[in-house]
This record gives sequence, C-alpha cells and structure tokens, in this order.
Amino acid sequence: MGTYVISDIHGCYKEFLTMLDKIRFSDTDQLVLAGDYIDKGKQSYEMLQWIVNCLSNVVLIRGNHDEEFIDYVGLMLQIDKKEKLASCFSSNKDAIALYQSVKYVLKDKGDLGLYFDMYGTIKDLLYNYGVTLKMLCKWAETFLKMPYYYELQARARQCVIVHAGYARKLEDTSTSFSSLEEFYLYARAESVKQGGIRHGIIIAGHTPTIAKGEFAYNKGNVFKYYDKEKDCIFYDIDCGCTFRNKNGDAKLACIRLEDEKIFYV
Ligand SMILES: [Mn+2]
Repeated sequence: MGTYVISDIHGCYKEFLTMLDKIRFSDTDQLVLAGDYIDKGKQSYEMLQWIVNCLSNVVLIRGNHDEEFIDYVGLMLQIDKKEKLASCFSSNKDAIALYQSVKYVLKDKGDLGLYFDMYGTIKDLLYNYGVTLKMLCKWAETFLKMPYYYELQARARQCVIVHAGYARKLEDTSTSFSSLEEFYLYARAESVKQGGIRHGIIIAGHTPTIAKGEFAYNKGNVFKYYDKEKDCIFYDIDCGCTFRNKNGDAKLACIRLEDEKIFYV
C-alpha cells in the first residue's frame, strides 16, 4: 500500500493514465492529486470525467485553475440571470449561446473580459464535446467540494499536500497575500521562504520546474528544498508536463510518500 501524489495534470490525461500504470496504482493504494486538473493541455474533458468518477481512495485538492473554473461558471449563471436568458441546462446550443453572451457582456470590461475562460477550456468543452450547462455546473460543484490542502503522517513527519504553498498562519506570509487560501493557490517562491511547518513535509506544485529564473527551476525534475530552521522538507512536483511539446525537460512526476521515490512519465 502506497500513497502517491501527482500535481498539475493540466489536461494531460494520457500521461496521467500512463503514470497510473507505471506506479501500478491499485485499490489498496491512495492517490492525492494536488490540483490544476484542467487548462493548457488537450484533454481537460477527459480529466473532468475522471475526477467526477474516481473512487474514494483518491483525494482531490483544489488548484487555482480549478477555482477559476468555478468563477467562470458562476459568471455564466449570473449573466444568464441578469440578461433573463433562461438558458436550458440540458441544451448544448443554449450553453453556447450563453457563452457568447458572457463574452459579449464582458467585451468592454477590461481585465474581467480577459480573465473569463482565459485558456479557452470552456469554449473547447462546449464546441468540441457538446457539453451542457448542467455538466459545467456539476464540474464546478466537484471543484467547490475540494479542500485546499490535505494533511497526513508520512516518514514520521506531518505532511501537508497543497497546490502551491502552505503556512499555518496568514501572519507568516507576506502582505501580498490577502488570505491563506490565496497562499495555498498562488504562492511561488513564498512557499519556501514563508511557508512550511515545523518538522514537516510540504508537497506542492504550481510552479513548473522547467521555468528558468523561477525558484523551483530544476531542468524539469522534482525540486526539493530543506529548510534547516524549521526542519521542513519542501517538494515542488510540477515538472511542467503540459509544456512537453515545447520543452524537452517537461514531464509528469509522481512522488510516493512512504519512501520519497519519484516516478516520471
Ligand atoms: Mn497552479
């Protein structure tokens, strides 16, 4: 029985399945996914279907892209109400019409207009997969149920699995974060400088280790950092799989907590 952690799948469903094969994932193992299931990659639809159907030995954590998806669907529902569109929840045609209305309403709204469906994932789901508003709502609810972090014991240490970074108190983080949730979802270098717990392990993703100049740059391999003062081990396991067509270092990583063994696809 092993506990495996994967992060930032970003629609790389094929690679994700290859990884499950590689680790010989079974019902007696536990899998923790550290968020960002969708966007950027080609198979967001397949990932969404997988997460709504997965078994109870899979723990799903929320990433910033997943939270943004909740916002986008919320915006669609708001505009449906405000414009009195009364869209049918089981019609793909109505969902597409609503999507176009949202785009139109947000056209002159600057950043909000640019923000909505930034990666075109909802557009892809609507136009290429025949998705309905009901399905979008179901996925948004699934994301909404996901916690921001998951805590367990590993290697005789307290272990926190989170999307970007973890700190116990907001006071420990810089003033650029207005809430702990924001730190969990968006922290980058701050996750090692300000985050961490005493005698613990933090497993996170969010910052690809293929990004030159970023704190976690490690030629597409898992980044490990030890904070001596806190006696805390930090792992960034986002090896940038979704950029594999552009970057030869990019891959999908998985860590097994019991022995800190790392697997790559
Ligand atoms: Mn992220």
